[in-house]
Amino acid sequence: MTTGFFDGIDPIQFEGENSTNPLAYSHYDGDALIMGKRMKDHLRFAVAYWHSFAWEGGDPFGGPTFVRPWHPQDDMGRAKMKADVAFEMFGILGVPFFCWHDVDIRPEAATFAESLARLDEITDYFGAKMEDQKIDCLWGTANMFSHRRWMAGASTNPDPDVFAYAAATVKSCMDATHKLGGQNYVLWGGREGYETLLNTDMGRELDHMGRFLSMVVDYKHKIGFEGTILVEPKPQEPSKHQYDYDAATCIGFLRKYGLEGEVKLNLEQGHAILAGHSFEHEIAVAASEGMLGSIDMNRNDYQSGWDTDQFPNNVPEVALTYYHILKAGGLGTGGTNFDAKLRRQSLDPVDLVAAHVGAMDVCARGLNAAAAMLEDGGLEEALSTRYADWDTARAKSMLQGDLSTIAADVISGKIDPQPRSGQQEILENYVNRFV
Ligand code: XLS
Ligand code: NI
Ligand code: NI
Repeated sequence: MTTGFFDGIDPIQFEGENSTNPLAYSHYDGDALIMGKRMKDHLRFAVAYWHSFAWEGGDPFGGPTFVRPWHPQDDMGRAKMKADVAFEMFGILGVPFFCWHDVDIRPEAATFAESLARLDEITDYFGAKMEDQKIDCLWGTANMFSHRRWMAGASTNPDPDVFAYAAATVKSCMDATHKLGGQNYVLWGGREGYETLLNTDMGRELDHMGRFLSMVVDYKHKIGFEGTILVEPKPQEPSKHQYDYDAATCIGFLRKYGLEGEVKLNLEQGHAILAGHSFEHEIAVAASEGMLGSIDMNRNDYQSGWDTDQFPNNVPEVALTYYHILKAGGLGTGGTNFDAKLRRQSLDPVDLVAAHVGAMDVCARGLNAAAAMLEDGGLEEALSTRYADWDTARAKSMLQGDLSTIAADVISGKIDPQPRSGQQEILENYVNRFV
């Protein structure tokens, strides 16, 4: 028996590039082999429970616009109805994974203990559906930014009682993720930062955040959770400044607290843009340090300057994203989570399905283009040509030398650098052949 929410919408099929059916995949063919691996295993798509099923369509200037049968979201019966609808959509799309926060999947109760019992009840309910439909949990996480108790931070709160509440909350969400066989556990610190330095002891807060993350890692080992612990960078919003600013900042933080071998990064397209980077920059930074974990795929409106969390639709950008992911050897335990929401005028159930269909096709096109570029090898060849002189014995020995021996060769006139073209336009034209 179905809920009827998606009445008239059949499971989405791959129909190929010439299809004009808006509810068919034109490019996403899960079983197609790309560089020896199935497309679905490269992309590892996940639906984000919060945007698709918990968000009600509000914005800073207006209330909810969506009318859903599981509203108001304050009752366990309706939480189960929401789960029924969510799993129906996972089935319609044929996605292998979903991601969740505690508050998305169960209403908070009057006490922590009651909320915990509800989390246990709803994850039992999920477990049966996951088994039945063969759908897995990519990651779970704790929402430690919406409730007023978190307004001054979770692990970085000046009040140790809030730190304690955060510890209990993360423990409960790690337990739930473990129970659901989750492949990763994510920490995004939306309130781990500050509104003003006038009331903030930054060094102390960072030490608390480092200690907290070490406890998370210890607990992972204690319960035998084999997934990856991921932190998700974002420079600001909701806080004026967030400590996990971008990939490079997070890597420095992880090294400072000795966690670089234990924690990787969950990178998000829109957060990269907010930090003044491109998405491929963030991926390349993480990959160069062996810390690429997973991605939150979405896009910002480049004019508004907000984290608008739209579904991706820019194939050239997405192609470069997957190019760097493929070069790094893939996503490992990670995946492509659509941390993206409908526009608040997109009221209908079909909008929700079509948004994911389009986004999956955009990612598939990007992946295809990325694989074709790698297989053609043009960019790699240009790269090795550009750095070829570093493979010579003279250049290698220079790296073992010191400033004075190097300077001697320059002064004697033996070394006289000749500027060469970086060929950026030629390379951009090359990429355009594939996208
Ligand atoms: C918000 C974040 C959030 C995390 C999970 O900007 O992207 O959705 O992915 O807490
Ligand atoms: Ni985000
Ligand atoms: Ni995210």
